[in-house]
Amino acid sequence: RVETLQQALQHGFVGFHVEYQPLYMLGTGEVAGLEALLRWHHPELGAIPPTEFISLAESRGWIDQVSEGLIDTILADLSTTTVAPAMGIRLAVNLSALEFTDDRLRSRLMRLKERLDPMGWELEIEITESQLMNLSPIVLEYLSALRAQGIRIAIDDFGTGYSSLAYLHRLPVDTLKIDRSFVFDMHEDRNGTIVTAILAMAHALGLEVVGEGIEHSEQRRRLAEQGCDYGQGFGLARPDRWSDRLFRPIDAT
Ligand code: G
Ligand code: G
Ligand code: MN
Ligand code: NA
Repeated sequence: RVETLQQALQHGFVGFHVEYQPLYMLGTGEVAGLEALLRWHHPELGAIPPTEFISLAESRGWIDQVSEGLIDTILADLSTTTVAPAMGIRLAVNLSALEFTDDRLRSRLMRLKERLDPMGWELEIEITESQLMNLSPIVLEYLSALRAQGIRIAIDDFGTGYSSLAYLHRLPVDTLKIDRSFVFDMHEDRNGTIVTAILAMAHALGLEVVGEGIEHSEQRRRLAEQGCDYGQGFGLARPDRWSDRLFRPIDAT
């Protein structure tokens, strides 16, 4: 796998594509954003999960080539859009904390942002809570600088990393994505206390909240009822290749 990843990265990102999973306004069902998810399909090995090739790329020092390929692919996908996409859509990319010292990444993100600006779209980067908690001052500064340039920052998989309130408050963050493990049993008749607490805290800090991993309509209904801003999950839409279909609204709650 090491050699095949290296070859794929050296030969124009062969076998990679990006899928996009929409995020919806929970009340109206309108598309609020798209999360870009990298996929690698090897001719013999089949689909290799991103967790696997990302950690491989990280350990080999190839993560820069991965984000270069990711951003180039997104730019290429954007150029095939035939409908006039709605304004205000947020395009989110997942990045690894290892990259947040790299000037090349910074300029690529700015290039993507410049492409999105005239469309009225926003760029957001997602970082997992566990990575955010261990950031060095240099990396925090890097993120703050991106944010000062108009790039939004989201904490991904929130609730799994035990960050303290005091710490959250100091982070350069705009959006909080509630990890799907907390959304999971909201369709059962449990009270969802943790979700209630996360929502209250996030809104008090001025953050927008996304509920992840919605698979059942009951989970969506409860999140909406509790005032969660956005929702994402297989029950709303699965990640899919770029096409105009991605912009279709779902039913209102
Ligand atoms: O899409 P899927 O469930 O297979 O993703 C598994 C994990 O891989 C998720 O945590 C997701 O954030 C991460 N991931 C997907 N695409 C990328 C990417 O382009 N870069 C990084 N760093 N992580 C990604
Ligand atoms: O860690 P992160 O949130 O970036 O992970 C994104 C991954 O979560 C994507 O690979 C996507 O396929 C997966 N995902 C999205 N919605 C759901 C869902 O409703 N259920 C499950 N089990 N996984 C989901
Ligand atoms: Mn994510
Ligand atoms: Na997540």
